[in-house]
Amino acid sequence: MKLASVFAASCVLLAAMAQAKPTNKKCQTGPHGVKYVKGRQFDRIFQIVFENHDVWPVQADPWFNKFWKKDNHRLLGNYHAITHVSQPNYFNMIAGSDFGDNLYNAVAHHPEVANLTSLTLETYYKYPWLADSDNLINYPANVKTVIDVLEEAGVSWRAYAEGYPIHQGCNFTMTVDSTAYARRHFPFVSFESITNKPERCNNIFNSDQFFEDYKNGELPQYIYYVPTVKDDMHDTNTTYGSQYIQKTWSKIFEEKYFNENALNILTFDESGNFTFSDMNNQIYTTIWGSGVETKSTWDHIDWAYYNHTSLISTIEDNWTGKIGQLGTNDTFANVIRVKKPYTS
Ligand SMILES: *[C@@H]1O[C@H](CO)[C@@H](O)[C@H](O)[C@H]1NC(C)=O
Ligand SMILES: *[C@@H]1O[C@H](CO)[C@@H](O)[C@H](O)[C@H]1NC(C)=O
Ligand SMILES: *[C@@H]1O[C@H](CO)[C@@H](O)[C@H](O)[C@H]1NC(C)=O
Ligand SMILES: *[C@@H]1O[C@H](CO)[C@@H](O)[C@H](O)[C@H]1NC(C)=O
Ligand SMILES: *[C@@H]1O[C@H](CO)[C@@H](O)[C@H](O)[C@H]1NC(C)=O
Ligand SMILES: *[C@@H]1O[C@H](CO)[C@@H](O)[C@H](O)[C@H]1NC(C)=O
Ligand SMILES: CC(=O)N[C@H]1CO[C@H](CO)[C@@H](O)[C@@H]1O
Repeated sequence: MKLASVFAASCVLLAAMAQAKPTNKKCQTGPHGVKYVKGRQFDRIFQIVFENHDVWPVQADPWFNKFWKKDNHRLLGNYHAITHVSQPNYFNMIAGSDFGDNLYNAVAHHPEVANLTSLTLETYYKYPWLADSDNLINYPANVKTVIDVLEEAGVSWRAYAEGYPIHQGCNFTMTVDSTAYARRHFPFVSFESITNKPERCNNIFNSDQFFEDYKNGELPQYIYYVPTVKDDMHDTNTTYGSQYIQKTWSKIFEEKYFNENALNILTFDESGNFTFSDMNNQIYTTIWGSGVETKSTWDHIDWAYYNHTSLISTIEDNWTGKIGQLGTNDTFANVIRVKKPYTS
C-alpha cells in the first residue's frame, strides 16, 4: 500500500470515529464532522456537468441568468470546452487530453459526417461506428487521471452517475436510451488505471448513493456528478435543465457542505453548435462557495481564459502546490482563481 493511500484511509477512518481527534495536521473537520485534507483555495470540490448548449441560450433562461449573480457565485466568462463530440471533453476534464478521440479526427476518417450539425439518436443509428467509438474506449493502465492526483494527496473522492446500471463498481454498459445514463458522459469507466483497481471501482456509484452519502454526512472531498441525458439537457432544453436543478439541487446547494470552504463548479461538456468549424466552443460555467468573494459587481465575472483542463490544474494546485502531474495539458492550464476574478 502506498503512503498516500494509507493517509487517505486514516482521514476516512477518523471520519468514521466521531470522537476521534485528527492525528494528522493535514486533516481537518468539515461541516459534517468528516475529516478532510486541507487545500489552499478550498477543502472540497463538487463538479456537475451538463450537455450541449451555447452560452447565450443558457443565459436566456432566467434561472441560469440569475444563478451567477448570487452572493459568492461567479460566472467564468471565458470558459471553453475543448473539442466535439461529448466524450473527448469528458476525457479532457479528468485526464487533460482526449488522446485523439475527437470528432475532428473522426471526420478525417469518415468524410460522410462532415456536414452534420447535430448528433441525434438517428445519427447514431445511421452511423453506428460513431456511437461505438464514442463509447467503447478503454485507455491503458499507464494513462493517469485526476484520480491519481487526488489519491496521491490523500483526498477522498467519489463519482456518481444518474441511471448508472449498477449500484457500485465499474460497469462498461454503453446505454443509448433517452432517459438514461450514457457511458460516454461518465469518463471514469474508460480508464484502465481506474477500472483495473477494485478499490477505485468501489468509489464509482449510481447517483442514489450521492443522496445517501449526503443524508449521512459522508460525502467525499471530490465529487463528480453526471445527470441522465434528460437531466443534463442533452435530450431536453434549458428550461427542463433549470427546472431539474431547482428541483434536485437548489436546497442542497444552500447547505454548509456546499459552501464553507467548498468550490462548486457547474459546467457544460461542449457548446450546442456542432458545426465543425465551431472551434470557439464557449460554454456557461459558474463557480460558487464561501471562498468566492463577491464584494462588488465586478467580482461576479472572471474573464480569464479557462478550459476543461483547468479543472485538473486547479485541483493539483490546491492539494499539491504544483501543476502538471499528469504530463498532459494540465502542465499549462490556468488554475481557476477562487477568491477574486483575474480582472479585479
Ligand atoms: C458537405 O457540404 C459541402 C458544401 O455544401 C458539399 O460540397 C459536400 O458535398 C457535402 N458533403 C457531404 C458528404 O454531404
Ligand atoms: C453492468 O450492467 C449491466 C446492466 O445492468 C449488467 O447486465 C452487467 O452484469 C453489469 N456488469 C458488471 C460488470 O457489473
Ligand atoms: C423547452 O421545451 C418545453 C417543452 O417542449 C417548452 O415548453 C419550452 O418552451 C422549451 N424551452 C426553450 C427555452 O426552448
Ligand atoms: C455555429 O458555428 C458556426 C461557426 O462558428 C457559425 O457560423 C454558426 O452561426 C453557428 N450556429 C449557431 C446556431 O450558433
Ligand atoms: C492537449 O489536449 C489536446 C486535446 O485533447 C490533445 O490533442 C493534445 O495531445 C494534448 N496535449 C498533451 C501534451 O497531452
Ligand atoms: C487549455 O488551456 C491551456 C491554457 O490555460 C492551454 O495551454 C491548453 O492548450 C488548452 N487546451 C487543452 C486541450 O487543454
Ligand atoms: C500554491 C500553493 O499555495 N499551494 C499549496 C496547495 O496546497 C498544498 C496543501 O495544502 C500546499 O502544500 C501548497 O503549498
